[in-house]
Amino acid sequence: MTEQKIPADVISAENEKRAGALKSDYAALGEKLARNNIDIDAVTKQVAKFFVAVPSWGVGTGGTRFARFPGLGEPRNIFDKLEDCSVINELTRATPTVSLHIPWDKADPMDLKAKGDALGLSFDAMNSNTFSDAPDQAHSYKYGSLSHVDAATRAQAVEHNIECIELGNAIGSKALTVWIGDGSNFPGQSNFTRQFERYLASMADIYKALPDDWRLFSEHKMYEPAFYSTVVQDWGTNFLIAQTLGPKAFCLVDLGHHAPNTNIEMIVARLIQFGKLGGFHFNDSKYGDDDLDAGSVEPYRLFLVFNELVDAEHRGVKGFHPAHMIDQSHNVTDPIESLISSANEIRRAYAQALLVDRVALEGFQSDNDALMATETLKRAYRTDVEAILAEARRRAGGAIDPIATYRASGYRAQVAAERPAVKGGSGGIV
Ligand SMILES: [Mn+2]
Repeated sequence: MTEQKIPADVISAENEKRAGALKSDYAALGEKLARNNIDIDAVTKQVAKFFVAVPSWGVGTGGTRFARFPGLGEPRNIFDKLEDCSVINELTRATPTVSLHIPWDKADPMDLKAKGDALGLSFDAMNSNTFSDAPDQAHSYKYGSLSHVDAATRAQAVEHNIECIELGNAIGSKALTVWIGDGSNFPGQSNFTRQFERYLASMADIYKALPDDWRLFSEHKMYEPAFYSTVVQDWGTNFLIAQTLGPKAFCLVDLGHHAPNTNIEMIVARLIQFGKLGGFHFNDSKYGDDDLDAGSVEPYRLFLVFNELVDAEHRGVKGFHPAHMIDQSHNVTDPIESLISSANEIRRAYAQALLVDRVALEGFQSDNDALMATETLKRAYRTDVEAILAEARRRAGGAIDPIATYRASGYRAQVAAERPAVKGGSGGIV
């Protein structure tokens, strides 16, 4: 790493202020956990190895279909975005990878790789975009892309996905995430079966272009932009896709892409059981695909999702390595602060899930002791693991309090002076 956006002396000066309190808190928590035969250092080491990718599109201010209110110092291009992503990683030490969205982030792969290397960042899954039209494209996606009735439009969408694979391959990515807006707005507008057949045939063409060590993630979403039907609407359809395409195809679960009250942790368990969980887009929601910050509304649900992931790790599920990515839209906060907070919340859910007494839980389940089984989960969830998270960051060179340190660094004011103010534009919600 040759470029550090937040000077190391700023981080150490801020850490100095908090080191004493952290030491006491960590010791107190360690003592408490030791009473349950949990070694705090083992948990801290596990947490320190847990990483989540930052979405390049997340560092710009998002928007709704009504408006977008740009913030100060918005990134002008992918290189500015990578610098903002680096700030998040320097402070949290939890986000060493970035997920790119093409064509938004299209650039010379050599330049992308060089910038990533300089910042100590590498590249996670590539994301294609066939839900909006690029300025120079021949065929419009107004009526769909991979499932379009017109073969030339489908071929163009397939070609775009292959281009994403090629660019990703040149910069060290190992996965492609495909989310499409295809669907219909009226009953009768599309033939469900024909449309899905066309989608599967297009995806099979993309699948053929995957390098051997790549994975293809399909992402389901219940509705929007199509409001009557969506081609890849739920995990069942998603599972059929992954199963039909082959061993390199997996399902991606975006937490916000389900109906309210859907038991997402159970979907996660099912996909793990049948070897098709590819990864996550973490965020939170209250009503629909709100793209709110991870853990901001339903932290217990996030914990329950992680409980399934840790359970799978605990059982030693073969080939289990889901991709962890954030996918959020930040409309009223500084995106860097939201992403720092989300990375911490995701690690918090993981740390809490690591504290679950799985032997006791299994015993309560076998005894049909529902109350003690659920209490076993709650006991882990109620544990304040902040000292573990802070200590993991501190040991890795990050900040004990990353948001306070970010504010103290003056980074936002500094980039606001360098980057001209932008007018409203499209958001980037997927
Ligand atoms: Mn998503």
